[in-house]
Amino acid sequence: MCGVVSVAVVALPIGSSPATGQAGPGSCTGTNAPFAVHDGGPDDPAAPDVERRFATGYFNTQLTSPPDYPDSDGDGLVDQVSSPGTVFTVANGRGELRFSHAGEQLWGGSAGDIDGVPGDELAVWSFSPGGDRGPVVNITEAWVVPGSTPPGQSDPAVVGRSVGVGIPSTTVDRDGDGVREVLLVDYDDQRLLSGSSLLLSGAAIASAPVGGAVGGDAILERIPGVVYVFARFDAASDDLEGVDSVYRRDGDIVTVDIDGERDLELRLSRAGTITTYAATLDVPYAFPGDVPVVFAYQGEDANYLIFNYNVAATMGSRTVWWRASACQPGPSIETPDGTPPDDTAPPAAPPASPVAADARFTG
Ligand SMILES: [Ca+2]
Ligand SMILES: [Ca+2]
Ligand SMILES: [Ca+2]
Repeated sequence: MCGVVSVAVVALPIGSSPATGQAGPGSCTGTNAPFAVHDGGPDDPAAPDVERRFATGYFNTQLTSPPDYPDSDGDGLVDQVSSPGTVFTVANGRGELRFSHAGEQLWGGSAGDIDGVPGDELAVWSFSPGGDRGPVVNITEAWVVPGSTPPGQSDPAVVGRSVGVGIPSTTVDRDGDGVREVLLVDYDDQRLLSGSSLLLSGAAIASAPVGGAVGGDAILERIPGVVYVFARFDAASDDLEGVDSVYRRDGDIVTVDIDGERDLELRLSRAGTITTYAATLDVPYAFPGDVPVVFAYQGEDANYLIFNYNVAATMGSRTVWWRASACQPGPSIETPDGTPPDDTAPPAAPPASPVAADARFTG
């Protein structure tokens, strides 16, 4: 795959958005439009010249298989988890925990250690069956259950804390209180590249009453779209593939959102600021099972976000480029002679026509 179909590079207006028409060059509000779209991958000869000036390679920090498996007893061994249906089981060094709730379908994973007791807390969620994407759509409720919960039968609504609707997973401490946070991703019905994400305070969850619900004050950030990658713009990192970042779940949060089967939006959350990067896909990515790739590139004089997806009609791939640095300067980046980066927009061209898009979970 990723075959070259043509070498055309289409310049798009950076100062306006096909979706909303908002924002201007250098703006950090509204929506940022791509500056290039081309057939082939981001390292294809058709890619913008800027790609060949990269000093540090690229960072592919794709998160392909949420959620993480837990180590709920903290013994250093990953727990064995399974769900025959209405019973979610976790086997750790202390024995087997069996969760059930009102006869509903359950699944789960790790919510990370947020209560200070060694071992990951457990993420448990209920979902309605019927979809073909398994336990990651049609979520009805989710709980964070202490990893110290003793073996045996229990109801996550009794021994845990309700965090709302979505799939909880772990990330690093992002508000500086020393406790890692929890990401809650609510996928749209039957769609895995559309939905909404919450960044929840791990400390607020851990201090909520057991058997109760976590309050809205636990929400540190609301990010449209589903958490997809953790972007790193870090010239000093030797983590060129971004794999370490995925496991650490650090870096800036990038969500993907494809609404109405027409419009693509990436959102980059950095230090509490969310910036939107939008595009209208003019060629569908329609492979059932295709998982697009988001790259975060650090160039010599700018940072870039790149969306690469497969095109059903040609068996090739297509790549969309945004400059991230206009709104997300990140680490200080200067040109070799010390002058500020030039984010001048290329000549404008009409945006391409929208097309349908769909995605299917394969991780
Ligand atoms: Ca364990
Ligand atoms: Ca713990
Ligand atoms: Ca925290």
